[in-house]
Amino acid sequence: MNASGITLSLEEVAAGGKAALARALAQLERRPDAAESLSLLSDAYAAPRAHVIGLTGPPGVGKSTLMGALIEALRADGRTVGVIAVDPSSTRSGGALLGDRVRLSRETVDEGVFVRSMAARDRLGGLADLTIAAMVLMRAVFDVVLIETVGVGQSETDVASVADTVVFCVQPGSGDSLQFMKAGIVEIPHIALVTKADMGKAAQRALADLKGALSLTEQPKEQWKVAVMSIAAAERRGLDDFIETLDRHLAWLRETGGLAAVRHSQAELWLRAAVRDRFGREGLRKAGTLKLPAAASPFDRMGELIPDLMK
Ligand SMILES: Nc1nc2c(ncn2[C@@H]2O[C@H](COP(=O)(O)OP(=O)(O)OP(=O)(O)O)[C@@H](O)[C@H]2O)c(=O)[nH]1
Ligand SMILES: [Mg+2]
Repeated sequence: MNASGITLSLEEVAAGGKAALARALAQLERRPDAAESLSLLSDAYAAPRAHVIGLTGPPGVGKSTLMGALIEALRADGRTVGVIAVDPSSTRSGGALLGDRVRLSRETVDEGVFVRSMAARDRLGGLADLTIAAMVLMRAVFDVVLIETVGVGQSETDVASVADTVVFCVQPGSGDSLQFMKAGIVEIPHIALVTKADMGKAAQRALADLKGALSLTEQPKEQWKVAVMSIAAAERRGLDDFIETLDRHLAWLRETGGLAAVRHSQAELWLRAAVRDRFGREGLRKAGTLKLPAAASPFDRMGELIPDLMK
């Protein structure tokens, strides 16, 4: 702890395990604009470690079950995992956050898994946003960060503003999400995943429909070709393929320089949203273009902007 007695450094957070991380998050929540908070986030921003994966899709599609299976497999592989569940069903209905109790108990005893749930009002958006702060901090600490968001439409765009890899989950037998995709309402994900593959024909049809829908969209050669696959997470079937595809997407981002580029444009988005949320249109006008130099931290920039914009 520093002189003020409240702030943890990034080293302390990394060394202090889940308890330290929970304390740091509580502080970020309480004092998002404080210099110590922005400095902790800046340090974390400059030391990314995790692959950040966003799982999104309509309610009940199987995201949490998938998340539970994914955590289990990643832990078996020796990777540490941070989870952010935005408006999870558990806060709405009392349901299990990670699909079932077994995985919840793993969560409480395993130092390599940290789960944080957030209400939707902490919506993805500006830097003031706790989701972004939590992601940036967890990204510096864990090997993988998983973010679950519910919904079809806006939330996909939101999750793309925090994740390196976006996975869109599709429920067999419900044409809805396919319709959204065809209509271009859903932003094209990196992986389109049919859940509940154990549902047989309906799952096969959903897979074929997805492939059909995607074949209608332009996919330039030099870009990532959207992976379309299915999984039966409850039975752990298709899980290895899915993880292999996630890893392949990260490798592709690294090779093409896309990873730094994506994260940089996310940071610019957060900065704009933070200024807009706190200082409105007038603030945005005063702040100017809000472009960030390549290696600059949006949190440092925000720290510089706050006193200027308060005038
Ligand atoms: N048959 C089958 N059912 C599954 C599978 N995965 C999940 N389910 C069931 O689908 C329902 C919803 O699963 P969840 O994992 O909670 O879905 P979710 O997308 O997280 O739901 P929300 O958080 O409420 O949006 C539950 O009843 C699960 O048991 C699967 O692989 N096969
Ligand atoms: Mg869920």
